[in-house]
Amino acid sequence: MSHSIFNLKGKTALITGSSRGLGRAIAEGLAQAGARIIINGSLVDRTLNSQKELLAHGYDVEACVFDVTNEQAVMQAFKDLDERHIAVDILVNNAGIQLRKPMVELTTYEWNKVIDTNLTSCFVLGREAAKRMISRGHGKVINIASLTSELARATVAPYTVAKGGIKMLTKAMAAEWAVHGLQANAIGPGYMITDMNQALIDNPAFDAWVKGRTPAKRWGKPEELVGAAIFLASEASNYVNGQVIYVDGGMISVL
Ligand code: GCO
Repeated sequence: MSHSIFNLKGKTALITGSSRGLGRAIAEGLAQAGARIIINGSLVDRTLNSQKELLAHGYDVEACVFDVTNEQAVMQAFKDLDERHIAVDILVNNAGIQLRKPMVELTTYEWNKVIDTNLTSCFVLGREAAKRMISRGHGKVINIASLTSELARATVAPYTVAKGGIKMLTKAMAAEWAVHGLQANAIGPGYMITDMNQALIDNPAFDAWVKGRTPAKRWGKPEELVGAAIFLASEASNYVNGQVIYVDGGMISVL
């Protein structure tokens, strides 16, 4: 097979929250598969630094600084890309925050902040990207779900609800956009070694729980999401829609 169905050459991918962590690893992986990448963050310095580092690796990298919870900023970012004739072929909705607090102590402001960042932003970016993808007859949307899309854990209720919503939003996107040649799917990372999880990693009891509860007996590395991301971003998944691929060392499959 001369042409690899996993080749992303000629494709452009926008990855939200990609100045570090899972988003950065996915962005770098898609670039390695040939894609031009647009990295995003809400902080100018951090996002431009990541762009510089990735350019130094020889990747084709654009930077788009915007807060995914700011709808006007998101719509303006897509308009700016239109004006520069940059078509987003692949959208990775990765930006997310975590907030660990019992529900009885949670304010509505805190609840909404997590839901807006982790769920509503995926709808808004998905809508803006899909409008343009539908006019071109093809496109890929990859949402970042979580084990909490299926199972709850105490103290992370808004995150759990948002990630549960991501699973069903992905299916809703498939229901409406598949007919137009788009594929919307999700990746469900397990417990990954990221800044967001550092407090858990540093907690000996939690660390032991993750290693005991995960069939692979270890935390996951961000770059271990790249395989699923390239599959869902490429021709290889042209008949895959509305799915969640769990990359979790087997945690969600075993009691
Ligand atoms: C937590 C963690 C998890 C992981 C991941 C698991 O507090 O339990 O932050 O939510 O980040 O989402 O799939």
